[in-house]
Amino acid sequence: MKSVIYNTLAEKKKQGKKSFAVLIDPDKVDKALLDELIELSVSAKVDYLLVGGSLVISNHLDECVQHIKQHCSIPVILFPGSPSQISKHADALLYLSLISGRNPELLIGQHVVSAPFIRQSGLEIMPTGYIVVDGGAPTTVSYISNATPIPADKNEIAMCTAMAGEMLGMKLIYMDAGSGAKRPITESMIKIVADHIEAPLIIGGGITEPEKAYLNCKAGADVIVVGNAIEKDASLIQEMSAAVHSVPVKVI
Ligand code: 1GP
Repeated sequence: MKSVIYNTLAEKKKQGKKSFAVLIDPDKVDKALLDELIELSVSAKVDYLLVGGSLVISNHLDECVQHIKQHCSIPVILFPGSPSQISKHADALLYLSLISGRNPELLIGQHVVSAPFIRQSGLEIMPTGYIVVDGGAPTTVSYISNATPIPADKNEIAMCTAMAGEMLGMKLIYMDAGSGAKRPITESMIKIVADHIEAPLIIGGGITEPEKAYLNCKAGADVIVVGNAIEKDASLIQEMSAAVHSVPVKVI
């Protein structure tokens, strides 16, 4: 199995380098906005483009991924809300298991049904422990997943969940307060989780300020994901990317 993207993530973590990822929801971007996001991402040296959403209604995911691949060389990573959100034109897939929930379908059920199809795609598969944390508002992800998020102040639950995910073999941990969260994940939760795992830690949900992205990285996040705020103001890409990349390198 391919592991090009994962290896670069693991290497960056070893070197203490932080990454910035822009989340693109194919339902929310038209071609003009997509072109603008690509151009701004290239000039801001964005590390990854995540494509997906909890509810991709339109059927232009594939078209969207192909368009990105034709116009830039930033790696495209799928962040699927369901097993149907697959495009073989992407570089890699966050193979998510919702380990903060107790819904067997999202822990393993959907994976079983879609396994042959996913394998056939030829995508780089990155097993990811997906942890949803309460962001102060019921988000699409918590509704669709029918799973209770981890309370925002229960740092130890998040820590134990991430540790268990890693010991089960998950290569990445993604802690998400949900798209458009009112309260992003706290630095104290990020720190305790980062201190107890070796896997690269992705953080997203409700990050609207470059300062917040910076503080998240200082607390231990390896990859910052921003979607909503950038959909509203694409010029934020430059500031967010600069903030993430300005975090002093701390060799692990
Ligand atoms: C959501 O983590 C992502 O799953 C990004 O969240 O859209 O709030 O930036 P935002």
